[in-house]
Amino acid sequence: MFDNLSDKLQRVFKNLRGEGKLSAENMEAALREIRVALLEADVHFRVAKQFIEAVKEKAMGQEVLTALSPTQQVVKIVRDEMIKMLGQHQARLRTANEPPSAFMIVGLQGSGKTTSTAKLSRWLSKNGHSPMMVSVDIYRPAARKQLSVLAKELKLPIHEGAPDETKPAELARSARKEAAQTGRDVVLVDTAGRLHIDDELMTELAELKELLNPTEILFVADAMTGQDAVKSADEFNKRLGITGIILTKMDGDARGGAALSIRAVTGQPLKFVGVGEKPDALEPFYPDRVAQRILGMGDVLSLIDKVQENIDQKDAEEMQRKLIEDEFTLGDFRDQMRQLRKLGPLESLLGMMPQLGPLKDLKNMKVDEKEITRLVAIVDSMTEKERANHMIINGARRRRIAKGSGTTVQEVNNLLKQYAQARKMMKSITGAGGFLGKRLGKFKLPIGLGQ
Ligand SMILES: Nc1nc2c(ncn2[C@@H]2O[C@H](COP(=O)(O)OP(=O)(O)O)[C@@H](O)[C@H]2O)c(=O)[nH]1
Ligand SMILES: [Mg+2]
Repeated sequence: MFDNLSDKLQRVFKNLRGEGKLSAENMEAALREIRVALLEADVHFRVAKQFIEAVKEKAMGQEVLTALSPTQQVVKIVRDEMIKMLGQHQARLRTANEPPSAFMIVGLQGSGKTTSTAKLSRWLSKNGHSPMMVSVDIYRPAARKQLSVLAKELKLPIHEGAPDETKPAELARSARKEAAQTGRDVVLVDTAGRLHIDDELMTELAELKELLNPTEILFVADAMTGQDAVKSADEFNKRLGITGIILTKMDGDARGGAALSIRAVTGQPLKFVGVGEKPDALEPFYPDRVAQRILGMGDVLSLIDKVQENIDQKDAEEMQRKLIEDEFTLGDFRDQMRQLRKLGPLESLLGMMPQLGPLKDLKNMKVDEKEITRLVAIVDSMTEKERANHMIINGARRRRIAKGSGTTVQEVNNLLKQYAQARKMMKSITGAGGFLGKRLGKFKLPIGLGQ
């Protein structure tokens, strides 16, 4: 469903990367393109505007994680803001302290209430609950039958109601009674819908709410109807009060605007999404996973998370200062190797970086875990003086170091060569005009928006 948006956003990031360095101009251009992409995906204009403003503000003010490139920073900010827009955390269902809890399933006609009631009932029974369903859609005989058929198919309990129970309130009341008697902990009430919101329906739903005191009033919205779904969710919320949203038909070719804006507009969380007609096609809604899917940059994003988890910001800054001022010693080289080890196999890490730039030389170093361990051992066998000044490491010292670390002189020589190479390479990328060098200074994103 988010394919189009996803393609467009990825193109924006690719173009940014292609620019080499970020400037106020290309950042502004990227933000404009992101905004257009959101609007084309049918995101509510106000939500799109807020989103862009938030990204802009973060990009201007945020301190740089030195291990990420400026473009990766931007991807990270967009990802974080998108998760926020989608609701940040997975919103769980609430149940009452005293069972049975009541969940009202509400929404317009054809949005998927009956289907979702059955799906949710199935989901609940698979997740430690014992639900009971009831349909109070008395206006269309086929509607109640539809839920009965689904219940039989799924072998899930349903309150059919006595022939003389003809009013929604009566049916709901007796369903709750039966649930209590049979030890069911949730009563799912499938309500009637209308083509449009009308006062009569709202009055009926308000009465049911009063009677049932539900812990959940879930508004079922059809994703295919885009901003109309958002609008009716908002109106239901204002008039009845809802506790969450089930967005159905996410498997269709809707552009995704409803999913992206419904939380921001209504203030109510998306709790589940319907992804097909089958009873198992219902999934809890995870903002982070959805954002990840939309941005489609799984590898870059997991790199970002890894870097954030493992790299100490202060250490990284200190290391860069040393590199610039040519104080990068063998001891520092060892520490850097250790940090790389924390990030996992170097090759897989490098593989995650879509564009290595000057760091691609590192790939030829073919440093694997074992090798890092050996390198660290060699440096550990050096004296403080040797680590501070590699120039004094002559033949006799090399032999001693090899012996001390259980390696060969050849290996010690190799390490010294690699260290020299790393120094040279680091210098070329951190020196004036180098890609890291430009990012030192104030540790601000060097995109200079409004600066
Ligand atoms: N593809 C797809 N169809 C759905 C989904 N949820 C509901 N439907 C279909 O939407 C139609 C209306 O659903 P129904 O539950 O009867 O809507 P209600 O009037 O709100 O009770 C039915 O044909 C369902 O099969 C979904 O997540 N994906
Ligand atoms: Mg129905």
